[in-house]
Amino acid sequence: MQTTTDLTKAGRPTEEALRRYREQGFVHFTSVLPADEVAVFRAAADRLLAEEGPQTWGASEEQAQVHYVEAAWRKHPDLRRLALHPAVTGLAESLAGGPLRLYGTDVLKKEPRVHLPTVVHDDEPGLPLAGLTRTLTAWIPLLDVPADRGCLVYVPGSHRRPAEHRQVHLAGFQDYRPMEEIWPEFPFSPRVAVPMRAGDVVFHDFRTVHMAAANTDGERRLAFAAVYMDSDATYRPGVQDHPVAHLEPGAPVDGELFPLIAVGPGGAS
Ligand SMILES: O=C(O)CCC(=O)C(=O)O
Repeated sequence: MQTTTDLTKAGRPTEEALRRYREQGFVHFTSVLPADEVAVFRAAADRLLAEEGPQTWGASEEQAQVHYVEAAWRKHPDLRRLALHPAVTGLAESLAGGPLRLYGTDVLKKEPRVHLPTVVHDDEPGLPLAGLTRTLTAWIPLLDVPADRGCLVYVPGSHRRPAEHRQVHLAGFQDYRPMEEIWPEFPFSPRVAVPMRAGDVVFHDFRTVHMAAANTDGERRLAFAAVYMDSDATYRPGVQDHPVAHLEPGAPVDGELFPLIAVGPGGAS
C-alpha cells in the first residue's frame, strides 16, 4: 500500500497525490516541515493567542468549537513565513493547478474536553469571493493531532457534489442551513478521520465537506490554517467579509494584502 510519505517528489505532489486530491478532495502529506521550524511557528501561534485574546468559533463561549486568531500572517513575521513557506505553497499550487493568492490565515486552538466538535461544513459559502474554481486550504498541525485530539474528518468526493447540494454563497448567517438539509446523502456518506503529526499538512478543496471531533485528549490541539484562493477571485459581499469589505463588489481581491503565491526555484516571494 502506498503511504502518505510517498506522496511527494522533489517537494511536489506525485501523480498519486494529485489523483487522490482530484478524486477525494483532500490529501495528507507527512513530514512537510521539520520539527525545529514547527517549534518556531508553534511559539509564534502561542504568543498570538496570548496577546490577541482569541475569537470564538461558535454561537457563544459555552458553545465554542475553536478559539482562533484571524489574519495571523499579518500579525507575526514567523506566521507570515509559514503562510508563504515554499514547502507548503509549492504543494498548494501544484494541487490547485493554477495561480493562487493568500486569502487568509487562522491560528486554531481546540481545548481538551471544553470545545465542542467543529460543525460539518465546506468552505465555499463562508468565503465572500466569486470566481472560485481551485481555492484550497492548508491545515497544518503545530502539535501532534492523534485521532482523539479533535482531528479533521473529511467526506471523500464531497467536493464533486452538484450545485443543488451545495450552499454556494451565504449573504448572511441567517441563511445558514445544516449540511443534511442541503445534501440529503450526507448522513450516509463515509467519512475519513485524518490524525496527523506536527509538521504534516493536509490540503482540502473549498467544496470538500469536513468537520472535526471534540478534543477528548488531555492536550490542546493547536493548528494553523491558510486559505489560498484563485488569483483572479473577486469580492462578493457575504459573511465574514471584513477583510475585503473596503472593495467594491466585483473588484479583484489582490494587492499586498492578498499576495500572489509565487512558486519557483527560489520558492515563494
Ligand atoms: O480546525 C478546525 O476544527 C476546523 C478548521 C476548518 O474547518 C478549516 O480550516 O477549513
